[in-house]
Amino acid sequence: MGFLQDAPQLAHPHRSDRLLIALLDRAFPSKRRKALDADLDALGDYAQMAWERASRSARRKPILTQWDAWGRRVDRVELTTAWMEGPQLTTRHSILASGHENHEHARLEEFTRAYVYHLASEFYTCPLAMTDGAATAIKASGNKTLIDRALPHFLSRDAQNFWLSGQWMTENAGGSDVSHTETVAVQDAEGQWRLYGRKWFSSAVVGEAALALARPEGSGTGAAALALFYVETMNGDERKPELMIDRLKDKLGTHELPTAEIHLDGLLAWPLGELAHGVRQVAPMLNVTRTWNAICAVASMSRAISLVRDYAARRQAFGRPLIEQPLHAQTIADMQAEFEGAFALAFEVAYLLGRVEQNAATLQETASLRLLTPLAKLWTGKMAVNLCSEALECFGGAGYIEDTGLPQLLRDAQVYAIWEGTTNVLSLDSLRALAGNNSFAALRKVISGWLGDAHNAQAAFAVHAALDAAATHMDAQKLERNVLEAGARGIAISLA
Ligand code: MFK
Ligand code: FAD
Repeated sequence: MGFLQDAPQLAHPHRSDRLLIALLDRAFPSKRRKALDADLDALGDYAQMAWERASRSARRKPILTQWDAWGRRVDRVELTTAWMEGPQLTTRHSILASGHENHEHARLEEFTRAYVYHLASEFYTCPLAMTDGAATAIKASGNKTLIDRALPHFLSRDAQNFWLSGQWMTENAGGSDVSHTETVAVQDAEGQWRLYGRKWFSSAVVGEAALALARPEGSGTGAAALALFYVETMNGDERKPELMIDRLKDKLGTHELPTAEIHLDGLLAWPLGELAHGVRQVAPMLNVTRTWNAICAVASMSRAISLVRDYAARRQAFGRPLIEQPLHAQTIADMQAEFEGAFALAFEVAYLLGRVEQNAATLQETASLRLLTPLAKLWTGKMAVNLCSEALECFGGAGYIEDTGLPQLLRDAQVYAIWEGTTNVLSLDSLRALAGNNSFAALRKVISGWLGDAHNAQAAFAVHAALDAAATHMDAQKLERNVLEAGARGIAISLA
């Protein structure tokens, strides 16, 4: 046998991540570190095991069985191993529960755990994100009955008691624009609400609950007439017959995630609040899942660079390891710089979210959070695709070969820019945030603090320039709405 190339090895996603450790050292009081470090170590161990396990086994997808041998509708979904391990692992390490503790580091604790776990989870983090978002929206609704009913499950530290929640918004007629939602909510003879309709994408189809947008019968057209409902999907171990899984989507990536088309035929539902303005009520969920998206996009970048770096030390070309080739080293350094910027932005959002939720934030921080959430989601989503593409090239031909496990990084990354609001939809959302929340003043105040620091002064000038450009562009006296919107992506990307 001739030359055999060593495969890339995955460095420990906690203990070997300089950036993560710097964040932990900077942001966390030492009394909070012990338990957190233990969880991050364990999740990092799991991630290394999962990477190694994936290299030994063929990839699997979830399988939907709609009918049993005797013709009974069962809609059973067989999940992959990592998905079966998800409830035990994530409750044992308190991923969701840690985010809802009553201290201002809670969200950072949660998102550092999610960051270390994400790639090994095979996108089990997607329904985790939605469950977290559902808990946040239900809390924000103040609906005590639903808080008492759902949150002990969503935030449980015991796998037996744990429930996942879906987020049922997108229909055939629109995902960005939900104003044509066809699902209707009808009150039955007992006064119970029941949902009838079709949801076109449901990514937590194995979940025990969901938040769903629906149109109360007779409430009129448009988005403002939509209400937000809480539903439960199971009768004990069996799926409720009023929820049917029509099929699983055949997707470009996120193959292990069972994303389904579903039908609702009288599924019992409870409104979160008033029977209108469902989009306003679901907004806390959107902002939390968008934060998850940014953190997970950054985790994909981290994984890609970690493997690239390892491989560059193992692979030789033109008489020396790739890492000693100046241009290859520069390529990796450029990727690292982009990744570090994305990491800083995503975790800044997590930090601000924690402070705002604990009423510890200044007005500037609250306004910054509203703007930085869509910016972080849209920018990290795009960067993850670019960076994973570059990473594949760093492996040469091996980066294009399925059973190296590398192409999956790129295919999976493509989703970050699409779900939870596309790049364009979030660019428009950023404009709304800029227009409505004193965000200009807030950001200028935040970055003025950077000017005293030589490392940050250049960045501060760049953000000032981007804000000036945005302010000029947004001067509604001068611009038609069409022109304003056409420039939204440029503004959002340069601000991010
Ligand atoms: C592994 C990574 C983890 C990620 C998991 C992802 C799982 C994937 C699941 C999904 O993809 S679920 C589907 C996600 N769908 C979207 O994100 C929808 C994208 N479209 C938008 O975001 C549109 O902008 C929107 C639907 C919100 C537009 O609807 P409307 O009714 O035309 O909204 P409008 O009038 O802009 O806002 C209605 C209210 O909500 C306003 O408040 P008021 O009624 O008080 O005026 C807005 O201020 C408020 N609002 C909207 N977006 C908000 C918000 N408030 C705070 N933050 C926001 N982001
Ligand atoms: P459209 O809204 O039709 O958008 C098409 C294009 O038009 C996009 O490029 C968009 O940016 C652009 N566009 C739209 N409006 C504007 C505008 N005003 N200005 C400029 N450009 C615009 N949804 C759920 O509700 N629950 C789920 O669990 C879920 N899981 C998903 C899982 C996967 C793997 C995927 C891919 C999607 C999932 N979705 C889910 C759906 C997802 O949220 C939507 O696909 C997304 O919001 C976009 O909606 P759409 O597909 O209808 O595209």
